[in-house]
Parts: sequence; structure tokens; C-alpha cells
Amino acid sequence: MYKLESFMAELEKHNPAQPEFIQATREVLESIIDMVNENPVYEKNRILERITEPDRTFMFRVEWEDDLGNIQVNRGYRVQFNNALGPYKGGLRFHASVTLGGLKFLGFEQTLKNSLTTLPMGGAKGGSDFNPRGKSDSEIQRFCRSFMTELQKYIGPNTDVPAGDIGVGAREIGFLYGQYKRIRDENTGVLTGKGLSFGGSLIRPEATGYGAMYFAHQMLLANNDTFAGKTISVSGFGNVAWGAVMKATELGAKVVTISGPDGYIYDEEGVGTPEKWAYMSYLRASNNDEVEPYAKKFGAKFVSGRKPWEVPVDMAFPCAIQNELSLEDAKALVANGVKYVVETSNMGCSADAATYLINEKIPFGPGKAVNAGGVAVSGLEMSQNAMHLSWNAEEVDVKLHAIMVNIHTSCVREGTQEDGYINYPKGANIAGFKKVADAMVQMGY
Ligand code: 2IT
Repeated sequence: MYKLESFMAELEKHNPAQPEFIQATREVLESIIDMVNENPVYEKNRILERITEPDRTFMFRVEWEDDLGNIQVNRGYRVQFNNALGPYKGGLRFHASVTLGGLKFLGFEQTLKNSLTTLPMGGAKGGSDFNPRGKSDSEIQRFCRSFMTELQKYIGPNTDVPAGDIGVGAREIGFLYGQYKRIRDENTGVLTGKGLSFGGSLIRPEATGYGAMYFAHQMLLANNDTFAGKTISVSGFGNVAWGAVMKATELGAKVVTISGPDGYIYDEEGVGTPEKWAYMSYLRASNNDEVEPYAKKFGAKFVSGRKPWEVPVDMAFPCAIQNELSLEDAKALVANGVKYVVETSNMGCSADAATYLINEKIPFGPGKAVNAGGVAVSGLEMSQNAMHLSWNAEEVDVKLHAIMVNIHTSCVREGTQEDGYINYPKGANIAGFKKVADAMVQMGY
């Protein structure tokens, strides 16, 4: 019998000073441990010990020259977490907060998330503590080139296929892919999120946000509810928030907030026009990491240094970064009558915030289910690359929609409580875990 507290104590001892990794693994183990103990084959095969240990981790020095001619040094990482289900797959994050422990949490989550998509992908994550804020496009290009010069030793279209994440979008993927091609002289699907003209997939940029809304739609349907007339708060202003506000608007809801590290925008009229969406993309590409200019341009309110969770809404979608929604924020949302919380960032809610929402019986979608549409369309990009053809937007969108509906069904199957409340995090954790664990058992050690 596995015992949660002694297992976690060992894991913590073995992974010191990695609080996010411990938070992510604890959250998963808490919800799967009874099921694991009911199936002794998992303990016999030491699945919990094995699934919480990355297959391997690469750490490397990245040196690049800034616009003033100074040499700068950053650290690069690739955590190949688990490839039981297929090639390692997961994004690269360029952000000042990046640490090994942070990437281990993301790689662990990615393994279960990718399992939920039903596509053949293992889990990985990588990136650097390089901070794109205030960097010129040439500096970003030089950094990407240097980063890939080292990373290319460890990846390949059948072994490990990175993609974007925070700070890594179409521009960065282009530079990274260009360098891979320069060194290896290969045209392969080694990265996803590529430009359309060199193997990218339609709908990949929109996929995470669209997928989140498709998942949220299923949550609404499970409550005989609809998007019509719903007021929504979104945090962030990057790729994920962008896709989310577009699809939410299309489905009949009104998004009243977006946010950045500088504060949040309250847009009473809704972030609901193509001009506003294009401006979000412009802000992302400006490397300034600020949303305040949106308020000036569109006559909306800017609230400095605060998070959007104090605004009364029907549905809240954290779309920025881990632990961006605290217990205090969750209490404020519930006090203001929130009906759904749909975590779209990876581990966007702190552990106590998530527990509070579940105890309050608020339908709460966890990031690993809600945001899986991004990596799912990455998987579809890999399929198209392998077949040397490209699907049209509608074909990709139909597949994305079907995948999100299926993930929701898996959550309902594994997470519905006796009182009828759907515990989505539990459902996602059990469904994602079972497939990886069963594959590991079947393949032996
Ligand atoms: O967190 C994520 O799922 C991503 N950053 C996307 C990963 C991918 O391989 O598309």
C-alpha cells in the first residue's frame, strides 16, 4: 500500500527546493492514490516512483551577444519527463522565473495532459531563464540561435518535439526551427507551432484558447447552461488569452478583463472586436510585457498592480501563469457569484484555491484538461508533417473540438462524485494517469 504522506516526504527530500513540482505531484497523487492502491499491479511495478522521476534532464549554458556587443549568459533546459505513450512533447518557456523545479512541474503535468488528448505523445518541457522583456528582435533571434545550437543535440521528430509556451511564439519558433535546419539540414516536424509555409498547422495559434472554450462549453452543458450572456474574466494577454477571448466572443459571452504583470484592464464593452484582438497580438510582439496601453487605445479602465479576480463575473479563466489565482482570489470570486472557474494556464490556481473551489462545489476545470487543445493541435501538426500534407482549418478545428469533448467525457467518467458534483481535477488525473501507468506496466522496466 502506498501511503501518501510518507511518499510525499520522500519525494520532497529527493527534490529539495522545488515547491511547484511538489505542489503538482501532490495534487495528482492525492486524487489517484486510492485507485492506485486498489490496483496492486501499479505498486508492484513501482509506478508512482517511476512516474514522478523524469526520464532525463538536460541543462546547458546559452551565450549570446546583446545589441551593445556584450556577451550574455543564460541557462537552457530540456526535461524529458516520460515517453511511455510516444515521443517527448511539450513547450519551451522563456521567462525570468524559469527554474529546473518549475520545468519539472510542467513536464509532469504535460505527461498526464498529453495522455488525455489520446494522441501518441509523451511529456516534456524546456526553456530558459532568458527574459524577452525589453529585448530587440535581433537579440531574441541571437538567443534562439544559440539555444537551438545546443538543444538540437537532444531532440528529433521521432524522439522529442518541442513547441511554444510563455515567451515562445511563432517568431521564436521560426528562429529556432531555422537554426535546427541550418545545423541538421532536415525538413522535419521537429518543432510544432511552425509558420504555415514551413509545416505549421492551421488553428495551432488559436488552439489553446479555442480548446479551453470548447471544454468550458461542455462544463456548461453538464449544468444545462450556455455561454449566452455570460460575463467572463480572463488574465494574461498572450497567445492563450487571445484565442480564449476570440472564441468566448464568438460563442456569445462577453470578456471584460485581460491582464499583464503591470495590472489588469477592465473593458466594460468587452474585448470583443478583431481590432482589439489584433492589438493583443501587437502587444505580445512588442516585448514590453504590459497591458496598460490597451486602456489608452480603447478607452478602457486600467487597474494598476492588481489581478482581475476582484471583478464580479460568471466565469473566470486564468490564462497567464502558475499560481496566479490564490485562495483569497478564489474567495473573492465566489463571494461575487462566480459560477465556473476554468483554469487555462498550467496550475493557474494555488493548491488551497483549487481545494476551496471544489469544496464550494464550483465546477472547476483543471489546466491539464482545459488547455490540452494546444498540445493536441501540436499532435495534429506532427501527423500532418509525417504525412507531408496539410489539413484545412475546418478539418483541424473539428478534430480539436472532438478531442476536447472526449477529454470532458473522461473527466466526467472518472471524476463524478456520489452527490453528482463533477470533480474535474480528480477525473483528469485518474484518466491521464491510467493510460501512462498501464503502458509502463505493459512495457516492463
Ligand atoms: O503547456 C502546453 O501544453 C504547451 N505549452 C503546448 C505544448 C505543445 O507541445 O504544443
